[in-house]
Amino acid sequence: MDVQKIRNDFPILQRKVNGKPLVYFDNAATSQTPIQVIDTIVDYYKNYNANIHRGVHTLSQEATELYELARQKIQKHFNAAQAHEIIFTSGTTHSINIVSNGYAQILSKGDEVIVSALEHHSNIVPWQMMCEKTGAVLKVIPMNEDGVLIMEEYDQLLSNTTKLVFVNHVSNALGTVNPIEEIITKAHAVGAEVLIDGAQASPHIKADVQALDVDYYVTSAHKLCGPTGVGMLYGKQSALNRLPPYQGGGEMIAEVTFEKTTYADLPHKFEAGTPNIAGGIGFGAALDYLNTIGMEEIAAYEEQLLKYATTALNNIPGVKIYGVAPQKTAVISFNVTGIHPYDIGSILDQLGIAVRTGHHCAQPIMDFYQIPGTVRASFSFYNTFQEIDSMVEALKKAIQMLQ
Ligand code: C6P
Repeated sequence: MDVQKIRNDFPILQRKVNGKPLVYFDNAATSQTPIQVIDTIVDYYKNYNANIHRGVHTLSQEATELYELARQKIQKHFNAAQAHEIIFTSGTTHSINIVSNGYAQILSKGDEVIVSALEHHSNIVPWQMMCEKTGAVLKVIPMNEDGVLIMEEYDQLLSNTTKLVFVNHVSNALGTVNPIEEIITKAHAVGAEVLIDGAQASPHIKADVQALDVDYYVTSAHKLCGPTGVGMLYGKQSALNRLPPYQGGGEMIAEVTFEKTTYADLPHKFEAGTPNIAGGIGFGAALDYLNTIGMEEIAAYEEQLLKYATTALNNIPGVKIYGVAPQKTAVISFNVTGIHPYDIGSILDQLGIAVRTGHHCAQPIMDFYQIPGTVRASFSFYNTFQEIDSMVEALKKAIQMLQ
């Protein structure tokens, strides 16, 4: 992988922040966008902008073709059996809400659903709302000190009353890669469906939804070099057909009268209103970009970055890393004894280094460690070892100033 060549694809990496070269280590919050994706979006607005699935005119048909081609790219990337199993959404949060809203109409009192201790709020709160409506009971797979799920406890939680299991593929706060194959197989053995939140996995791991035999897999384009405001809900055809629509409106209907409305087939049943057309097309371009580099090459390089940074940070006295699972993506959450994570984040920013600080929308994980938050450095394939050196030097300076 020619990282220097790759960096030239990302115009933002040329800019300075606070007079220093930008070191962007907030990739888990959102990834940067390569020129190939930016150009695709600009090209769409310059040459094809029209509403889709509605017009007989040429522009509308061309825009529809581009949008549906993007759906096929997503289908291919995640190896879905059929293009209509890919629903365009505004992102992971929206995707999860489509399923949780559907489940609010399917479950009843006494049914059980299982979540993990490692979740982002997006994969907790919608389900709590669903449980409030239905009387279903939310059970939690606990984690250990290393940030690894305790799978024996999962075995204990599963029963014939379990209807759905929803866990992330990778934890955004700690980088833990969860054993989703085992989670899915065991859930299916008791007749439960499984939703996997792939928001943090999809920039690093190419999920094969058919091999996983997963019922729902969700992600956001902006995590994988695509634009914000667009994402996907993959669902097996049978699973999606069981769910009621989430929103009513244009394009999701078969027939409307004031007496009764019938709904369109997949995927349109879940795609009410004018979608983020440029975003969807940009999502497809982002997958093209990643696949040209190669997902395996990306993962291998990022693993080297992770190892290098972990060793360097562990060598700094007072640094404690949270989340030391054997299987991790390139995310390091840490604190320095006696210093608030916000103070470290602010000083790093003064030195041009972007990290995220706080609870990372995963408060239960912070509660588990009894900390207010962490500093999170998350790496991407366009980051370099020199950038990690810069962060380490900057961190040492911050510690000197703050201790
Ligand atoms: N995590 C982070 O800094 P949206 O906002 O809908 O695109 O994605 C929500 C979401 C859901 N699940 C996981 C595992 C996530 O990591 C995220 C987004 C960002 O960690 C922003 S809070």
